[in-house]
Amino acid sequence: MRKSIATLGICLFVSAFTQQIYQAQPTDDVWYYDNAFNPGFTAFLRVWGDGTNALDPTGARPALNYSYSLAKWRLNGIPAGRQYQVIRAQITVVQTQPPGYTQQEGEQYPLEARPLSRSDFTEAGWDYNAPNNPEIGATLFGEGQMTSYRTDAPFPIVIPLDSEAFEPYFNAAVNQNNGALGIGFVSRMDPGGQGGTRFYRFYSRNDTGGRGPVLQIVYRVAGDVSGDGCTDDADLLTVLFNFGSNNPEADLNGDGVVDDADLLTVLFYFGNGCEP
Ligand SMILES: [Ca+2]
Ligand SMILES: [Ca+2]
Repeated sequence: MRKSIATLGICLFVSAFTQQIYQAQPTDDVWYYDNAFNPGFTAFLRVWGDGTNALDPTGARPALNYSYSLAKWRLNGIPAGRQYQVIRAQITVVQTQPPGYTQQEGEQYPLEARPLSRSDFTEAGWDYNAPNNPEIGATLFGEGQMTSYRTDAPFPIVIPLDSEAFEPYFNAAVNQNNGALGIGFVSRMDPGGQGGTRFYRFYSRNDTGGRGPVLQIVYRVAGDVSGDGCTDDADLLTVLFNFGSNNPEADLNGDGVVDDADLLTVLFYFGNGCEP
């Protein structure tokens, strides 16, 4: 009896480390637009499109009809050399007061988060005319929600990221880009001509109130049930012992049942993160 209590204690202790959370503001963010004033160290990021497209279909850098914003995060504390499963990810930005669009327009023309072709840009070294500026990819990671819309105060726009689409990008950032992860913010929202105010305007990391974009990622080492950072026979045994149950500890894909899908994940990632 005493032994089983001790074992239970260890299990609870370990389970706290199964999922990990990264949460941070960008190290760099840039308003990417032809007429942007001091786009590097602006306190606000702005985004708009032409009402139909979020990205200029000609591939031109954003000028009059388009405005993009780019942000780069440093994934500090996430070791390279292993594959990760993204359980949940989201970006939260804070729209300034008052929004220049209605809630309905925000729902119709959401703020979009997409990958960048490269993440090695810096805010300090930003040059609109540089030939190798990051391009924004076609993959849509997520769209901003208007559930907190209000006109009398700044409000958060949460962009839930599609875990399946984001996971390989996250792994490439950790394992190939030295932890640098870039995101492009774009939208189809049309300001409605020169001087129009119908566009996204949200705080950058340079905001003195700390309201810049926040990236949150819940992740774990792929296939690692025990949370020791290595997918090995202990994880395999845990899944096998819990096979058919709904033990969330062994339910790697979170679908409510421990079955062959979870078993295959452990087998597929066997050796992931383990010392050679
Ligand atoms: Ca393990
Ligand atoms: Ca499952």
